[in-house]
Amino acid sequence: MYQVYWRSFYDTNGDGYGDLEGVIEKLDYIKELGVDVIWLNPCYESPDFDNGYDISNYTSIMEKAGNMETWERLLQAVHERGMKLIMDLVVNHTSNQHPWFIESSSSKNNPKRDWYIWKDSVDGKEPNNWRSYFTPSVWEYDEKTEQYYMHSFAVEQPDLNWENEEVRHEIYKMMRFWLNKGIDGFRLDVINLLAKLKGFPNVENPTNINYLGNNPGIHEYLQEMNREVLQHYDIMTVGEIPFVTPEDGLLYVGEDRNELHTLFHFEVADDMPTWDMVRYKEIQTRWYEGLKGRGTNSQFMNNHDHTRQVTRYGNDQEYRVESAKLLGAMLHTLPGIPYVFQGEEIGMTGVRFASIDDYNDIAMKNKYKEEIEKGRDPQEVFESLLLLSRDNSRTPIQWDDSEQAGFTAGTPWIKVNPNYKKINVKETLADPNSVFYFYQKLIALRKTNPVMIYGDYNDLSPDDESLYVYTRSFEGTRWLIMLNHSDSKSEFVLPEGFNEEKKQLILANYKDVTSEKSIQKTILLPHEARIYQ
Ligand code: TEU
Ligand code: CA
Repeated sequence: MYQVYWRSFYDTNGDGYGDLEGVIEKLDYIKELGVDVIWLNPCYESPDFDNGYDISNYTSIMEKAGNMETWERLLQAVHERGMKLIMDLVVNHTSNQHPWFIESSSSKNNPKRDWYIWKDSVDGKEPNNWRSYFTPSVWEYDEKTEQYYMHSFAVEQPDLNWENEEVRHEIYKMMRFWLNKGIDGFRLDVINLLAKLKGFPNVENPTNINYLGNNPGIHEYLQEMNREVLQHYDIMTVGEIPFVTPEDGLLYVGEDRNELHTLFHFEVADDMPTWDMVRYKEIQTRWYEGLKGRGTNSQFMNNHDHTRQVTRYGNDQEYRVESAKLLGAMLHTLPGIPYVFQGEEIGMTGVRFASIDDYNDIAMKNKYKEEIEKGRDPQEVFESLLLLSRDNSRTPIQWDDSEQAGFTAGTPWIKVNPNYKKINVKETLADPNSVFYFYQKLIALRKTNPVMIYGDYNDLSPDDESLYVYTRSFEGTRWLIMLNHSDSKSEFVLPEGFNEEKKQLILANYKDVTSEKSIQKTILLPHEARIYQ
């Protein structure tokens, strides 16, 4: 899977925003990587407070991205190259400029009032103590009708009321509109938030916002969505499901559940601001055991919401290329569908702009405002938000070393990462040892080695702080993956059963590694990755 955040991908009309025409022009590059499915971030009409995740018209294309004709050509061009396209489905909330919300908020007895979640104040205050992802409260007061409405994200993103059957059927109609155009599935945005805690009670610990999701009723909604829409099409669905355990995750993706096919869970992304090898391995093993034989996991470490993996979990200084390859090798050999976020395949890094004004992300800007309003020092708050700012992943793709990295002939909507002169597609494609060609090999291996897809997984190094050594076994084939996540050499002694005379080296991220006679005791160099069969 390859994620295209189109507004940062390639700009063809010089307005500083990437666009769908730009995706069409670069499809051969994506195809060359070996991609099967493209996940396109939202390109529907939107006032763009949350970069397209605040939709004001589900069945028309945002002017910045292009128009429906461009979108139809993109779908056709993707299919002509034997690839598939899945779209982002954002139905927990709309924009506050969606006509539905404009009607709903116009008066208490408007027929669409109950399409959103409106509550009276309690003791002159918010209806309860729930926090939102992007603001201190999920409640926003509307003077005109003297009630609060709920928003799990920004004020500009009112939550739809999924208890209302009219809403659900309107959404199913919209889904059919896109599926009947021939898309190949959906990535379902925060889909586990659709059902709200019954009665909207105050919670013990409002800052731990997992009470916003996985509430009773969610599976009934998804089973209805499956019955009404999903099961009638030959498609794939991946749910974005924050704050979920493997046991709960299985309820969304179990093959006998008739809900979704796979999911992104966020244990790694949210619980591990920086690398914790042992915790990561524990999460991987728990998810493998939790879904084994009954459901499919997804493997990712970065996307448009989470910073670039080579910066957050690798070493983007002395070992940028090695650790970019190592992380790619891990994500493509662990159990689950691997996702490549645009730019990951050339080892693009996170960014550190000089001031909050260089940043765009509403989540970061809201957090900055909330914290300095508490009297905290602005520079200290700014510094504290840099590592995890979503804009780390949203800087323009660096195509070459020309002005604005060849992304736009205009002024980019967000600054290009200053390291574009060194890190760009052009130099990557010219280097046979680049991250790109390593990813290309990994993806090609998955098409010819079922062990990578169906193999049983066994971690041989659960307690090791820096080495990650595991096997995948399928129908007599056993792969041994050896990863050294540290900046120093590490030695691994293999348990019995691995001292066969010869092991075949499938792929290594260091040059001139040979197939050793025995690998009973192996010294791995900093950020070295090896795959043996
Ligand atoms: O993300 C929801 C979500 O879980 C992220 O907001 C994440 O938890 C947060 O960024 C901190 O890590 C989805 C979309 O991917 C995101 O871009 C939208 O802002 C959000 O939903 C609202 O639609
Ligand atoms: Ca453009």
